[in-house]
Amino acid sequence: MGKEVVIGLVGKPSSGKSTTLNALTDANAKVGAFPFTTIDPNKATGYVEVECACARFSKEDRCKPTYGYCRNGKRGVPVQLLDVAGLVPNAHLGRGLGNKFLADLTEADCLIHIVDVSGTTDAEGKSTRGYDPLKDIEWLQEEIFRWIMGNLMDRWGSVVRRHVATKASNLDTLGQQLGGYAANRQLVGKALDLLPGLRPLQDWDQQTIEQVIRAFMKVKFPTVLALNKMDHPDSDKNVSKIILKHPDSKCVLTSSVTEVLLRKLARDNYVKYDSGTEFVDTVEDLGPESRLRPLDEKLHNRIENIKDLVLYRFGSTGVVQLLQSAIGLLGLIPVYPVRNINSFTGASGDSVFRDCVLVKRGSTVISVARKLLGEATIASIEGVGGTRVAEEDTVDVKKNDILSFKIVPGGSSHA
Ligand SMILES: Nc1nc2c(ncn2[C@@H]2O[C@H](COP(=O)(O)OP(=O)(O)OP(=O)(O)O)[C@@H](O)[C@H]2O)c(=O)[nH]1
Ligand SMILES: [Mg+2]
Repeated sequence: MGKEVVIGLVGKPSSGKSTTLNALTDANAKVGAFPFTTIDPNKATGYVEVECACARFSKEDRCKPTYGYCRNGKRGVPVQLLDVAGLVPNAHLGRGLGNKFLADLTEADCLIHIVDVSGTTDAEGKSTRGYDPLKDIEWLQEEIFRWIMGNLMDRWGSVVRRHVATKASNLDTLGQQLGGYAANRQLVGKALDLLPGLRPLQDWDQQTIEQVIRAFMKVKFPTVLALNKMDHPDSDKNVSKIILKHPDSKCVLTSSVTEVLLRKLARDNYVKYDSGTEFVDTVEDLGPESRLRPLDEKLHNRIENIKDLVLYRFGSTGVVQLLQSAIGLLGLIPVYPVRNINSFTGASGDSVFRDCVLVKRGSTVISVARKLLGEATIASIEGVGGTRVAEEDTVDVKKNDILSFKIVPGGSSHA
């Protein structure tokens, strides 16, 4: 089975990382087994909501994912979330938890930067008023930049000497030097492609090296900005400023604390709440047959406040959209491998679409097969309707995203 998608949550202390992590995980914690082999204290399973293939064939009632969940055609596909704590200005020099978290970062396929847009916490997370959160976006990127830059410059002299002596290409040398950040050669190649006309590495000046590192950061750490605490009255003006200053960044407005509260109220049976939507219903809305608990005045007012300040103004708490944006930024789409292409069932039982993997949109069908099956010898590949699909054909939403791989019996090249 291929590597799982890892999303790193970063941000200064008190920006809301842990709250967001709770909002993304607890409600579904009881659903589905844990698909990952390593369990770390700062790792958790989150679920990206996608439109499930079962809805396309009106088979929602028979959809039972092996991992994650499917409710009314909305499927939660597991992803790994990583709480990267302890990031403060000058961490790359060893402040806060220092370089440890920077090393943790390399595991992530993309980042969600939780920004406290209320301006009520300073750069170190201490309570204040009127702090400009634009600064946080800048210093955080600068921290990562200076960390990578520092590591590379420490050995630049010998890197250049070896580069010349071995007549290596720029990609050879940088692929090796940046490989330590869990970046493969292809990723480094993508970064270099962003800078056409680069001279041979021995001729680079400081400015060129900086450009290369910034290009590398773009492909290695694509980042969604979570503009968190949007329920706070000071948030509006800061949100506008950030969006104006960073028009190309993917921004999602969130109120993690509201999502945590609504999920708790739903668990305690005070409200009916559909995560990711603006809909919260109480016994006053649904009547006694809903069996929801009655609200006292305090709770009633609190829920009205949430509706006015968050749900009706922004359409949702934003937390579900956060993971969807991250997956979108990575260009990932769901693909459903099935045993039987006519019934969409798996190896046993009559439930449908048991498996779902996230793969890059535009991947070849054969690369999906390799990710799932390793080196097994594939006899043929079928798509919906039993039609044969070519190995080099590509996958997209609703195109070759339901596949059945026929394996040659005993045709595996390894034991
Ligand atoms: N108003 C408001 N407060 C929030 C929101 N999200 C988190 N908070 C509050 O912000 C404070 C810090 O939240 P945490 O989730 O502990 O922050 P953190 O980033 O994990 O902090 P560290 O673990 O210290 O790095 C808590 O008091 C939360 O209740 C939000 O959406 N709105
Ligand atoms: Mg925390």
